[in-house]
Amino acid sequence: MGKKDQEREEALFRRFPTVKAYAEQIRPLLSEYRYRHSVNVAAEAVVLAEKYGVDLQKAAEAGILHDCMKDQPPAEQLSIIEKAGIQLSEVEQSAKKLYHAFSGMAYMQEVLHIHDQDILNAVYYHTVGHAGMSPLERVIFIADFTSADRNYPGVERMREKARKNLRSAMIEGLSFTIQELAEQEVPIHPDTVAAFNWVLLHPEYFEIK
Ligand code: DGI
Ligand code: FE
Ligand code: FE
Repeated sequence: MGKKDQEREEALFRRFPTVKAYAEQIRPLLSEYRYRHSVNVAAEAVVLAEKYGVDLQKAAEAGILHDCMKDQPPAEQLSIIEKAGIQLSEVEQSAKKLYHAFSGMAYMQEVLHIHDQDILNAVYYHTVGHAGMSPLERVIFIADFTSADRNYPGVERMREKARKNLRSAMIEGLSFTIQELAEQEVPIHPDTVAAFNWVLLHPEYFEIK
């Protein structure tokens, strides 16, 4: 872990003690890489939340928890999804990479006793998105693309864009995801397409209050 990572984590935990408590609870579930990513997403979510008028603590909590089930075996994830009474669609069943968003939400509800619907939704929808995403959901969706650990070509430009114009970052992120999936010939979740169309068709939802 680099010095920057450590400073980021300490600053985050000092500012949001509940985030530190959640981080300690989920750390045993996560690889070192995924833990670091989660801290970074929480930190980036706070930056975006400040910019876009979203509750900072909710952003930090959803950020630290968004991938909490990601490193668990798919069978384990399916079992918690089932126990929570969540029915998966055909596309959702077909893509194991989607399970962690649903199982993560279920874990937060059942094990961590989090009942804030906006926080739960921010995790549930962080991978696929949906039409009409709340400001908190948007912040988590984009912080996942622009956290400090991301290093894809163009990430710096995307990070700047996210901090300037969340809608245009959402268009780029959703467009990237849809193109990537089509390229790999894997099914695209209908909510992802609906999210893309909604962002394009409804700029009025993105006007800064
Ligand atoms: O968990 P992270 O890696 O931080 O990021 P994520 O939750 O956005 O997961 C991205 C993975 O999920 C990526 O490998 C592609 C996959 N994915 C995202 N949207 C869809 C999808 N897979 C399918 N089949 N359909 C989707 O709509
Ligand atoms: Fe994820
Ligand atoms: Fe993530």
